Amino acid sequence: MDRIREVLTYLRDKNDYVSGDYMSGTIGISRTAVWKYINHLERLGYRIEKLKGKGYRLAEAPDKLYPWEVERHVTATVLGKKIIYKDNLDSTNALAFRLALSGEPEGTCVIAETQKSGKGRLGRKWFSPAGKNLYMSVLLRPRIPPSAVYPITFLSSLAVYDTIETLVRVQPTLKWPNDVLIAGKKVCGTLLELSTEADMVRFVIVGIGLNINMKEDETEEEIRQKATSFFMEARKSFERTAVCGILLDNLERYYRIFREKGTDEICSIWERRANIKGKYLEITQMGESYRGISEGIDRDGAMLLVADGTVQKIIAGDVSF
Ligand code: BT5
Repeated sequence: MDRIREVLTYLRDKNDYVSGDYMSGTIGISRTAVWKYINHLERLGYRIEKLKGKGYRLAEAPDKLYPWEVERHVTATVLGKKIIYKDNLDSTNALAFRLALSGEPEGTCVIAETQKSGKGRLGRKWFSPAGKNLYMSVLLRPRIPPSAVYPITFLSSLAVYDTIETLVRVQPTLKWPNDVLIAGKKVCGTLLELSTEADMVRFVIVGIGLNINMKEDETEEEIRQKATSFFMEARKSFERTAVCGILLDNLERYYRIFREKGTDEICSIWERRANIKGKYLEITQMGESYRGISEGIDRDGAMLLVADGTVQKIIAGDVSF
């Protein structure tokens, strides 16, 4: 793959015709090899114009989340250093989990164009139409106790929040515990899965589903009224590789804050951004409903609700305002 990347880099940097001779000389491969790599790039969806006597010109790159395309937009040093790309998967979280068990390092990402069994929390489904959105799982190996894991969801939501502000230029909202909304509709959800020892986390998989170019008629009937995407909000398409790169940079920035300053800092950034304190909420958890005024987020990420003068701590659930 490295050679293909090299050929692609030459075509891209030149932004004009590059001769096969030139590439063969500078890369140090035969002209036949250059020709083979060009064919391979075409099979991957790149449109390459060929002109006798002048060589090859990159006319168009496909809308695919190929690792080498995402990497062009990443400046993070740990997250996204290794990207595993699949056209089709059951769930990026499931593969990332297996890879983590086999010792993959922190920062490894799994990205898929579509998921057959994309997972939400509590056995729910994540709709994953092909080639439109981002389905990504990031492997983290923080040295923390299991009780400090929950706020890692907030890192993801905050990173998505910033990415939306920068690219879509609208102000999203954060909904406890794991949603990012635009104009009241869900644009992103995060699913954490983890493996722990008795008092130490072995690894955490941060699964992020972010709707980017999905249109209304590509959305499942079941979520049509409550889901949105960058496209639906801005009425234009976004370069998914750039969205993914910016998101990884933002995620690394928050992960650094988390590692240096701990859950307190992350919870309070999330709490301020979500503007949750003093709001009247109803939270459903395992079929039970809790109502009250939010006192904010506890340092372990739980929601504090005040009702009838007593504070209740709610670990997980679904909020309605
Ligand atoms: C979540 O669960 O929001 C976590 C979603 C995490 C998905 C990512 S994709 C990459 C990685 N690999 C996986 O297999 N999963 C992760 P929850 O809070 O339970 O919300 C699920 C609910 O969101 C569903 O019941 C639907 O109502 C709604 N939903 C499903 N697909 C959606 C979509 N594409 N956009 C917006 N809402 C959706």
